[in-house]
Amino acid sequence: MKNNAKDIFYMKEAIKIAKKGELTTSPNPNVGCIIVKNDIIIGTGWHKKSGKPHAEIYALKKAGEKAKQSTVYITLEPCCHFGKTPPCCIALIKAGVAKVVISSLDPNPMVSGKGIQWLKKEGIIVKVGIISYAAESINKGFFQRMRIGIPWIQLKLASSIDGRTALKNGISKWITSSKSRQDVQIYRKKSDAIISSSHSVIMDNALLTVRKIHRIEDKKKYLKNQETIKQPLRIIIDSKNRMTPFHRCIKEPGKILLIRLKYDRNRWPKNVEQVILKNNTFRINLIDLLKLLGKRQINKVLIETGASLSGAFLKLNVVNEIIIYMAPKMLGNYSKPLFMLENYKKLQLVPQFSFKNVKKIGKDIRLILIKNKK
Ligand code: AOF
Ligand code: ZN
Repeated sequence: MKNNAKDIFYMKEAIKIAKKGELTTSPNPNVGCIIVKNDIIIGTGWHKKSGKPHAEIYALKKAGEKAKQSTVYITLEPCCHFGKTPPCCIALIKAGVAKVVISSLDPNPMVSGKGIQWLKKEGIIVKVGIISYAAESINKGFFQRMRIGIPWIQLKLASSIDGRTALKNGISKWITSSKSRQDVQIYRKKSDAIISSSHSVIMDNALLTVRKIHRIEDKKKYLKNQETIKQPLRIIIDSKNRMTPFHRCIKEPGKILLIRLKYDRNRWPKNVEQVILKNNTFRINLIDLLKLLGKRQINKVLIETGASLSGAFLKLNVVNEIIIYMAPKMLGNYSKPLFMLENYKKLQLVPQFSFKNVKKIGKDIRLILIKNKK
C-alpha cells in the first residue's frame, strides 16, 4: 500500500474504534488510537469517559515495549496539558514512538497546535490532516463548543405530510408511528441535554427522559447495558412559571433546569434548578441559555418542542440540524404548523437548510436537514 493509502486505512480504523465512546465521552471528544509497527497493529485504544485515560494511553499500554519506533495513528491531536489526566504527549515521547499521524487538530485552546509542536521538538515525525472531516464529524458538539462556546443544536419535530404537528384542539398523540418514536430515543441518548417548553411538557405530560429501547438492531448497537442509561439534562423554558413541583416530569429523577423570567418560591426538589435569563424585551434570552450550556460543558442539545419555541430558535440561526419524522397523514389547515416564523416578504429571507439524509422509518419518513454554510 502507498503511504497515503496506508494512513487513510489505519485512520479509518481509528475513527471506527473512537465511535465506541459515542454515548459516554461527553464532555470529552471521541478519540481512537492505533499503533502500527512493520505493518502490524500492536495496540489500539479509545477514550471511554472524562476522567479515564485517553485513547493513546490504552493503546500504548497494549503495545508495551514494542511501541519504540512505531507509528501512532490518532484521530485527534494528542493533549499537552494537565486536565483530569496527564498529557498524552509525555506518554508518546517516553514510549519512544517514531511517527504520529493525526486526523484533526484539537480545537481545545489549551491544546490546539501545541501538542504537535511539542512532539516535533522531541524529534517525532508528525503528519496532520488525514480524513480530518471524519474526526470532526464524530465530535460535532465538542468542536462547536470549543470554537464558539455553544453546543451543537438538533431540532426534532414530528409532523403530517402537510407539515402539521397537532390538531387545533392540541391533540397530537400520536401522529408518527411507534418505530419513529423509538428512533427519537436514540437521538435523546446521544444528547447531553434536551430543551422543551413548559407548554409542550404540560400538554404532552412529557417526561423528556431516555427510555429503554426495544428495536433489536438499535439495542445491539447502543444499549448493551440499558440499566446504566445516562439521562440527559432536561431544560424547560418556562417564561410564565407554569411548571409546579407536582408535574410528572419534575418528579422523575435527573437534573432539570427551569429557565424563567422570575424566581418562584415554591419548595422544589433538589434535582431542579431555576435559572433567570431575561433579554431587553423581557423575554427569555435563548442565546444566553446556549452560552450557559456551553459553559456547563454541554456538547449536544436536542430541542423537542412546539411551533413557537422551534420558530424562535430557527430565527436566531442557531439550529445546526433539523430532524423531522413525517407521517403519511394530512391534518389540514386548521391544525398547528411546524414553525411560527415571521411574515417574510421575500423568499431570499426565509431560513434555508439542505437535505442530508432521508430514510423510511416504519410507516413514516425521517428527514435530516443541515444548516447551509454561509
Ligand atoms: C487526547 N486523547 O483520547 C482525548 C483527548 O480532563 P482530561 O485530562 O481528560 O482532558 C480533556 C481534554 O483532552 C479534552 O477537552 C480534549 O482537549 C482532550 N481530549 N486528548 O490526547 C484523548 N479524549
Ligand atoms: Zn490526551
